[in-house]
Amino acid sequence: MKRRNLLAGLAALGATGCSRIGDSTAFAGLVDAAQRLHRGAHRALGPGSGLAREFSPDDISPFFRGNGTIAIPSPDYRAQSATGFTGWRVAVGGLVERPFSLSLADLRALPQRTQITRHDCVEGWSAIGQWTGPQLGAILTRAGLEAKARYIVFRCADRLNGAPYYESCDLDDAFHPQTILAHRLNGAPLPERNGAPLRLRIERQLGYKHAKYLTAIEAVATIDGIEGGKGGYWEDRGYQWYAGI
Ligand SMILES: Nc1nc2c(c(=O)[nH]1)N[C@H]1C(S)=C(S)[C@@H](COP(=O)(O)O)O[C@H]1N2
Ligand SMILES: [Mo]
Repeated sequence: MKRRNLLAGLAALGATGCSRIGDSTAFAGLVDAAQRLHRGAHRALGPGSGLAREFSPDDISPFFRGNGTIAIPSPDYRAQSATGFTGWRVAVGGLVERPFSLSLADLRALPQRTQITRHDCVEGWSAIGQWTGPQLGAILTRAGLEAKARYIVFRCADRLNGAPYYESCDLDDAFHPQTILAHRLNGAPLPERNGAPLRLRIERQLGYKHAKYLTAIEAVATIDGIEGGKGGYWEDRGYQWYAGI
């Protein structure tokens, strides 16, 4: 099928977007153009309303492994964990009219969405899990995005190889019904390895976009100038920004 070939070709192109080849500016431009095309094609040709597939409880993987950061040694995080994260807050700010922060109790008091989805990591593994949490769109609506806001940036509590982990998405994914701030996995509070106490689920995208250990959510006009400028920890190291599956 044509669409399959197009997407496979673009995925292959994106997969080479790492260090050596990525150093060439011309090539980087091509990858950027391919990513835009991929995003357009993904959204235009995606099935139905563009919802990621949801599974049944029987499909849930017996163990949802952790990847990347799986434990946070910082004294602050250890203290938070020891008290069940009762003092944890996620800040919602940047280009919004009403910045605020939410505790876990606040997040649990919002309308919840539960979804059973498959997580695909580029390192070659997948797992199916059931996630619960409020929709990001509802939280952003409450904050009121300013007209200049184009992207949402997610800040995390962990550092990987000395650099802060972070991610970003556009407003289309931020307001997608399956984009939630998950505080439960398979009916229990998130295990530390899976991002306790709060992580992003952004179901149409690959694993590395699902930021764990969320501390802040910021609306911005551009991702230029944030960390490496490519919109995420792995993007700054050559992965595609639009990691659609
Ligand atoms: N804060 C943070 N978020 C992260 C990572 C990380 O190292 N730190 N790893 C990413 C990658 S590559 C994947 S595949 C998923 C893994 O989620 P899991 O640990 O629940 O399996 O989290 C993503 N989000
Ligand atoms: Mo991953």
